[in-house]
Amino acid sequence: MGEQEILAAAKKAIIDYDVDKAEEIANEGLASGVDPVALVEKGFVPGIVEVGDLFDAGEVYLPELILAADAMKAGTSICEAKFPKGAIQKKKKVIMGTVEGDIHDIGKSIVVAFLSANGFEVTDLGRDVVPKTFAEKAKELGADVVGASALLTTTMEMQRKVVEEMKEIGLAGKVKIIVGGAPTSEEWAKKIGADAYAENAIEAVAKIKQLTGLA
Ligand code: B12
Repeated sequence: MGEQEILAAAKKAIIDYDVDKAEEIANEGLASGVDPVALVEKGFVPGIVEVGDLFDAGEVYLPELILAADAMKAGTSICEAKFPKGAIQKKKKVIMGTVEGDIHDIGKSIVVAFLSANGFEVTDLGRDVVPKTFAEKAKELGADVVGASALLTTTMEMQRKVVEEMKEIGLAGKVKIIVGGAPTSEEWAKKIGADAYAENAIEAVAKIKQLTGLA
């Protein structure tokens, strides 16, 4: 298979909710020299976005969404292990998590993988993380940046709480806060007092480099 066919097959594996196929395509793609970042961004991501659109349109339901997400995780985790290793000398620490009430973690995990690939020391707090935990972990680990992901309009508010907890613990201004996730925006970040917003994983790396004085 050529690169375009592999990317198309990766997308199809997600739309078909096929975990085995997603793994097979990831392995085959990597073996034939397809860039792991492209395989995720141009193959698997368009697949989950399409399933999301079908869900939105009422054409598929939650069980299918869960199956698609499983296939997505299977494929992307194989690619993430092969992301190029970055060459940043001075390690900067980033704490990342999905906010309380929200279990969407595919995008957050991609951001984590991109950051690690770029030489950042990342602590992934996982999903459904209470605001206080972001702040406490930031203090405990001496983080340079805290990142909070929210995929639901109802959980975006928790990002504001993360900012408030950071103020409470005396870290706001010292430790930078970045937010992301589909319903969020630059405007939202400003509104809640976060330091930055990024639309995707590549932009997240660029913004975090800026925040930590690496760019
Ligand atoms: C997969 C998925 C699920 C999976 C999640 C599995 C998992 N482990 O993550 C499951 C099936 C569990 C799920 C459940 C639900 N989901 Co859902 N889900 C999706 C779906 C289809 C894709 C999300 C995704 O993974 N996208 C791909 C990744 C790569 O993109 P991303 O998350 O946006 O991340 C990128 C950027 O946003 C950014 N980024 C992300 N995080 C961060 C953090 C920082 C700091 C930065 C800088 C950047 C950044 O970088 C990432 C990589 O480029 C979306 C639809 C969509 N198109 O977004 C709906 C969607 C988010 N879900 C939705 C809903 C309604 C739900 C449920 C409430 C359904 C229900 N009735 O129960 C539950 C909620 C459960 C909960 N409490 O969280 C709605 C939300 C609507 C809204 N406006 O709030 C959406 C938009 C679908 C829709 N159109 O209706 N879902």
